Amino acid sequence: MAVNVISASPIDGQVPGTSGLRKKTAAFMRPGYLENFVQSVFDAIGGAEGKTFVVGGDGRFFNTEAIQTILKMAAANGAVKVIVGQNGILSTPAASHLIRLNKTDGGLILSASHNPGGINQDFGLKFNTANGGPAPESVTHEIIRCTAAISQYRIEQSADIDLSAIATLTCGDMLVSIVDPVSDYQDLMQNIFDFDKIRALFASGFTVQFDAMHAVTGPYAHAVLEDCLGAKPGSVVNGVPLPDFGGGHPDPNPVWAKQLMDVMMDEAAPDFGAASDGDGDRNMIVGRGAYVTPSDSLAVLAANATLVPAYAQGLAGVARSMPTSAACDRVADKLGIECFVTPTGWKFFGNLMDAGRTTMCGEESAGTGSDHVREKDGLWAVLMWLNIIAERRLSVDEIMADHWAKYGRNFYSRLDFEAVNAVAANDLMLMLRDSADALTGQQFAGLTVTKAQDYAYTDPIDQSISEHQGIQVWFEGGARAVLRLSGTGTEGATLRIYLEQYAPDAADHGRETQLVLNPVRLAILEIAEVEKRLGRTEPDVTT
Ligand code: G16
Repeated sequence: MAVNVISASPIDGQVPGTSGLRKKTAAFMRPGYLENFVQSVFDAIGGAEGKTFVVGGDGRFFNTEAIQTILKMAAANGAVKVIVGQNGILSTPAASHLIRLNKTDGGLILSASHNPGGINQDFGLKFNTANGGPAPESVTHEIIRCTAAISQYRIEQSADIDLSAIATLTCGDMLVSIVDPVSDYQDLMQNIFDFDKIRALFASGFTVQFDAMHAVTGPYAHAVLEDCLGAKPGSVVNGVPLPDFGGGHPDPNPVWAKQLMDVMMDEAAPDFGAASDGDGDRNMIVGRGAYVTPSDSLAVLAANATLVPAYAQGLAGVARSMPTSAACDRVADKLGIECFVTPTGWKFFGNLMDAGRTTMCGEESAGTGSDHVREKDGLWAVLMWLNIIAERRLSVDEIMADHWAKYGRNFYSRLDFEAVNAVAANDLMLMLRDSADALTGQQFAGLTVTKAQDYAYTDPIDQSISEHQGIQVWFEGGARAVLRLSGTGTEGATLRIYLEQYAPDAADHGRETQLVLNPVRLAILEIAEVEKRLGRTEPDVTT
């Protein structure tokens, strides 16, 4: 076999964020850039010798080229086998499942998730460990160390592998097993849900629109919703994955999934709408005339989980990221189960699920999932809703009204200030960290701060500590604001401000969200000096 050992030196900007390394595609295509990072991943995990991996991505521009490089590097580093999705396609949850199902040593997932794709857009690569979940901070810190110390990378000198057909091939001495991206995942879903009940729901005339946003979930949604469960043909729209996602922004929220929102807000809307993102781990749920926030969706799924066969015995616990609303805390309280609060990033749920402490997890950023894999799972969330509706035979807005009547409503919104000056944004966060303690008792825009905190997390399982994970500010009357910098942006910095207001009384539940949140919004904009420091008065995106 011909292995090239190529000398390399550290390249700036190879620091993984919330979910692996995300950069402009052109940066990844620079000579040696991808190779340096892949070699650093192998070095960080003690080498690839004798190991097996799963490799796949969301089909965005540069996906297959990058996979060819990874296969040749895995072979040159001594891996014995790589399982790869046909045509290089694997959704993030399907990749997580394949890692677990085949007991591999981990996987390399190529995606910049909800960020747009194309030569002028974004690309990403992350490493998931043997439990199927995103690498924990101990591993990502080691990867960062290796990117700064790299002196060479190894790559097999061989022709590209044909990924177009299901087959077992070789690359050097390494086996390359090309698998159907959908079938194992579909089997898993079939074991979790009552497919017969959902089939009966569709057979009764229930209608759905699933917007795959020209991203990876198209083939999964076609197979599961239409071919297997009997949703009428055409229920899946934008179902063909495209390298540039059709020029769209595959982020399932009311702003970027406007096409679906317009359909669902119409009188003739289908009964149920949903969308998923670039790599299939995020979801948006919307009923006829009723958008469900991700925080509320988590709470509803937890409250109704026992209607779904896999969770009929109840949940061990639930977990949410800190900026996610406290709606699921109230459900956990009523169910008498633990509710964990973690920093942003799915990787923080891994230890809790592995230890059997939590069954279901969710994040405000449109991620919901359970311990069936170690990633959030967009289609799983859609099937949870469908299974619950098939049991309860209520509409989405009836389910929400019933939920709020029982638990109260956590009004919630997120403001994103995108591509702001990174130095100014970091200074803003530093200022808040330094002044947090002194905020208590002060009044801003007429609201009194009751507590403020620079959020740090101690993992209950391995006691590892993660500091500076966002600023939380609580106000009189049950409002909370959270500020943090995004870990997934690729341009400047993105400041996220999360607003929440708890409303226990049913009389308030029909109020307009932004109106309810206006006082806390004005207060936090003043506290953070957003206009003065970032020169912005309005966010780029409000969800
Ligand atoms: C990633 C992580 C999520 C996290 C999100 C936060 O999502 O997997 O667990 O909530 O980032 O994004 P940000 O740091 O921009 O707020 P994804 O879907 O991009 O992998």
